[in-house]
Amino acid sequence: MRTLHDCHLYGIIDLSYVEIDDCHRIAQQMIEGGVDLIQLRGKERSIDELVDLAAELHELTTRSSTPLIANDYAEIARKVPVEGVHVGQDDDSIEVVRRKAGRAVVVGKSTHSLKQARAAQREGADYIGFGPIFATPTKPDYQPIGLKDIKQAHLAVNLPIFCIGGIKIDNLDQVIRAGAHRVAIVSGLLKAPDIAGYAREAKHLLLDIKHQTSNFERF
Ligand code: TZP
Repeated sequence: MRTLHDCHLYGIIDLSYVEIDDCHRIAQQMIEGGVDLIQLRGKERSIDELVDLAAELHELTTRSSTPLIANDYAEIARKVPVEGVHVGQDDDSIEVVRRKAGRAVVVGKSTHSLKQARAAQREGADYIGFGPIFATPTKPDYQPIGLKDIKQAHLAVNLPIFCIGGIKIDNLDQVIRAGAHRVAIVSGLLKAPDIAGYAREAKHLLLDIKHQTSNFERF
């Protein structure tokens, strides 16, 4: 399985944008385009529905060693061999997630400030989401934090950091120049007419910076 260190482009399949029946094709396209890890996010769905879909997607993701992360519910990881669980600030603590999962899983945490980023590291997160960088309809109630803290976050936290929120091909260069090495994209990917092509372009920009940045290995 691909390690987090080798993951730069995080694709999130959010069921508020796509139909359940389309998820297999979308995951396939993401993988084809070079998405390194995939999250299944379904805020309005039942755990049972998500378990079934995660099981179907995992058969696909595992073939390309792409970790599959379940959003919000450790219960999914108990029933399906997904590689990880992602939680927000108001969800279960990381300790509870690990206990509920009942086995070794990657645990990611959403953070919205430098303070929360540091706290997530202390709490034992394996990676963090950091944002929303820009305003986004995917998380409409959150104030964007902008680009200014991205570099500082990488100095403050020694974990993979996925910048997230309103990131598209058109502003990705700006996000990378502000210090990001990894990004998570939801609507940009899901609304793209060619998901694989979109992912390929994003990945190219992310890897390009990897080669240019001499201290990249720290991340
Ligand atoms: N966490 C912070 S912003 C966000 C999440 C889940 C949504 C990002 O979605 P998009 O469509 O890529 O802006």
